[in-house]
Amino acid sequence: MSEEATTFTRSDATILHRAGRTFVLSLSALALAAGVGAVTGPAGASSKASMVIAKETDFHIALSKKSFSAGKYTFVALNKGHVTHSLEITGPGLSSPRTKNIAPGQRTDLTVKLKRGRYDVFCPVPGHKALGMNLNITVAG
Ligand SMILES: [Cu+2]
Repeated sequence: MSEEATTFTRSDATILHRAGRTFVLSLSALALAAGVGAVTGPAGASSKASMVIAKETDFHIALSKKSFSAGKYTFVALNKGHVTHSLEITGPGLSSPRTKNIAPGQRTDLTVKLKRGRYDVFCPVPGHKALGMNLNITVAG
């Protein structure tokens, strides 16, 4: 009887000890991540993509960003419409990257490197561009 009680207490302590260890490990992992961030942050300011929300509806595209300077951007294409949409970008330095088809309510990211110049952001689903899912952005140097 008393032996069982001791065993129980011991394993309980082991769990607590393990939990403590996991916690310490998580903290050092966080510190490591923060350290890496601090190193790449200032130096890699231009290599880090800025996020742009591209809200797609039937049949319109609205961007969360109005002015662009050269750099890397991740277009987050959100389909807020009722039919399938997609997002394609054409312009200097790009070979017409596009997302896969995006079902209503879904999102897909498209990361591109924009240079100085004029770009076309549109929905490549047949007919949608002509219906109004088309806009141009000008990227400053
Ligand atoms: Cu569309």
